[in-house]
Amino acid sequence: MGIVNVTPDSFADGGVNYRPEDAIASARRMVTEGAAIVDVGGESTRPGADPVSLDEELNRIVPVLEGLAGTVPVSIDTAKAEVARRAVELGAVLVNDVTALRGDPELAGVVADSGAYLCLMHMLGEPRTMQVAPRYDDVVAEVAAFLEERLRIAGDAGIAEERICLDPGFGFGKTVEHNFEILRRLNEIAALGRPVLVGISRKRALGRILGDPEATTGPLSASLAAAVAAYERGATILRVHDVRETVEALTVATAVQ
Ligand code: 7PJ
Repeated sequence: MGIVNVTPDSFADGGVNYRPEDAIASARRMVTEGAAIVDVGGESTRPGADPVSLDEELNRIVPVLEGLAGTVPVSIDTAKAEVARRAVELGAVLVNDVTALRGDPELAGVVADSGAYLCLMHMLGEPRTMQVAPRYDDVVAEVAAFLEERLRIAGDAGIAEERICLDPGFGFGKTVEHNFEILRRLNEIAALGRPVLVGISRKRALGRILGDPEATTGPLSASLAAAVAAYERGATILRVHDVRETVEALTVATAVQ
């Protein structure tokens, strides 16, 4: 899954895809590089980010989806029902909701009615404050229990379980140690029985494990190591900025297996 943030302020690629023509070109390039799907988002959820209005989010993503016109498999990264509804009308096949249906009470109905796929992600707190002293007794058990509950709630809302993937939410209310414990024990998330999506590409935990305590991003090399580690522990969808390099790393990892 290639990442196309149509935002001025995302942590790792802020601004490069803010103009619709640039976002469209990036999405097409990622597919030629081997992405199976491209995740288009109009609201940054990096730590400390402020929310954007519905109109602003629509202004960012609609021209991109119109430009792609169903030629590229698109995931829409949004927590807003109205954004998801427009995106699905414009051909999006997956709704990537970092709130796991806790943000907008209308979103579950939009997903159920459209037949779109859905990603449910774990987050402790909300983007503005989530990195302020996150605490767990057993981070993996708590993330797994949360995802299991959200899966049940999505099912109760009429979304077929076969259309849902689960994501432990790297960096969303987690310390460096929490992130690495989840990665080490990712098989416990995979044991919930649904495909696991991992988004750790360029995230700050990678820069911090390399020794910079103030890092706000991580490099490509570290992202590739994390992608391979996740793949070996059962991840099936990798949400990444660097599609070509990740496909190459995973091709080697697959050949090993
Ligand atoms: C994630 C995401 C993630 C899912 C972001 C960035 C930071 N969606 N959206 N999983 N991270 N499902 O652009 O990398 O980890 S926002």
